[in-house]
Amino acid sequence: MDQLRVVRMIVLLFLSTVSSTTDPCQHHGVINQARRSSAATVDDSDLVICDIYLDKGWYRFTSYTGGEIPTSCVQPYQCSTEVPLWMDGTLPEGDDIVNRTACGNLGDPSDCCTIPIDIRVKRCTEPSGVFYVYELQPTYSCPMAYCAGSLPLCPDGEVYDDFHKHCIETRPVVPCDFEGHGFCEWLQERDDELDWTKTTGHHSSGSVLPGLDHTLGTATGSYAFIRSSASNQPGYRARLISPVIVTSKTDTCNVNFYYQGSGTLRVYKKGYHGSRKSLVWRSPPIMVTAWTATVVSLVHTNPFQVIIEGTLGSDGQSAVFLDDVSFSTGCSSEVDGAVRLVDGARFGEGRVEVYYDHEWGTICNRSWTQTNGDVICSQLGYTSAVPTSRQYPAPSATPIHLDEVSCSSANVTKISACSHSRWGHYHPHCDHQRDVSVACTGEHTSLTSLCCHLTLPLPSPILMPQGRDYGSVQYQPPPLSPVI
Ligand SMILES: [Ca+2]
Ligand SMILES: [Ca+2]
Repeated sequence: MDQLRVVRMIVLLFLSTVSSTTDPCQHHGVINQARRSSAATVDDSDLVICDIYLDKGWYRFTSYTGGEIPTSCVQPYQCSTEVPLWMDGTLPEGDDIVNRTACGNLGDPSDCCTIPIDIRVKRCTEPSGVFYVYELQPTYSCPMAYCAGSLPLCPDGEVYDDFHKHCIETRPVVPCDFEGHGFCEWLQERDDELDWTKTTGHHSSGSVLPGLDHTLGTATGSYAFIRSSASNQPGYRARLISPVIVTSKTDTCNVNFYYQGSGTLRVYKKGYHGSRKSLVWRSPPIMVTAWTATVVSLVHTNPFQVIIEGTLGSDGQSAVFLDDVSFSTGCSSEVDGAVRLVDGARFGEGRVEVYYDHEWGTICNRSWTQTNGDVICSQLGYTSAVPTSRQYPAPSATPIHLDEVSCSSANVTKISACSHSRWGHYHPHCDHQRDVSVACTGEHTSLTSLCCHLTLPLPSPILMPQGRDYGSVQYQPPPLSPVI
């Protein structure tokens, strides 16, 4: 019996034995499909939702378009289905489970509840507020589906930034083959023992270094590495930090790379608005003597960064090599106007760089104000800026993007929305000695909800159209311990 069938049997067993006694606020499936919004019509997409194969059970709607089934009549062809289901009756105000009727609307002007389906609702609370869970059953026919929420969908090409609560344009992350200048969009972390360096693959077979790089497979190809030396001791670490990543929710997001060597390579992810990082992959504890392809899956709700960390082993001959780091199409980065902090001694501090026209550049500090700094820190998810005398000048090749920035209020959502010089135009007195650096304080309070729902394969998948996946439905089973 394969693993999937075992998992399905376990899930079904618990559905039948435990579900009647567990709290649906704690144990429910998750439906994250923005297209269920009453603001989304079938015309918005050629894909239609149908719930005929939905397993009966408790569900929570988690999409950015809203988590509640509408309580007033919804017209046919809304909610990305032909027969939308709305809820007749009010949401419960107490903690009891209440019976309600979901109404399928076939378009009869005299009856908005042509097809009634019994459902139940429970009000739940969590630190961030109130939400509702619904006990749903499959629909009788297709295409008929439960509506959820009423907010508009993000336009094509944009994804929802759950942290800032708005849709953002995105761009592909630049792949890094280490052939050009520097480390592409990756930054060296300063708060570690080593930096990664680059070399070309012209080393002899007796060297600890690989003879060829991975990209070109020639002596002129380059890769990144760390290695032991008199000053590079066992256990020393070097970290590369990725640009800020948002996941598209339509494709899977992976980071791909090739590595070899005798030290340890680890991959972490870190919420962009927090300092906690979590391990998502580590290399096996053996010497790897050929370029080895690695794919690391990245699942994260809010914008995040990937950290690739090499650690030198204990034998004094240790080295780690890295080449061709890229992200899958489900990962993207924010477009023009995004900001980052570079070269700082800690997270939340450093030289301010703004992304514009495919390039990161600095801001000249002429007439810079505390309010401007607050906007930068707020855009990055911190509370405010604190005074700092530390400067982190950029290398000379870095462009100066902005000058004369003036934010009228700290409530402006991003620095590029403040008044400023034309992009790339600045006073002759501006040079990198005048780059703006900031230190931010106070992580945002919403950082605590970054993670995790246990996700298992669906006992029977919801009927989804072919092609792109426009969301997800996850069944979160009760804990396994009561029966084992
Ligand atoms: Ca470093
Ligand atoms: Ca290369």
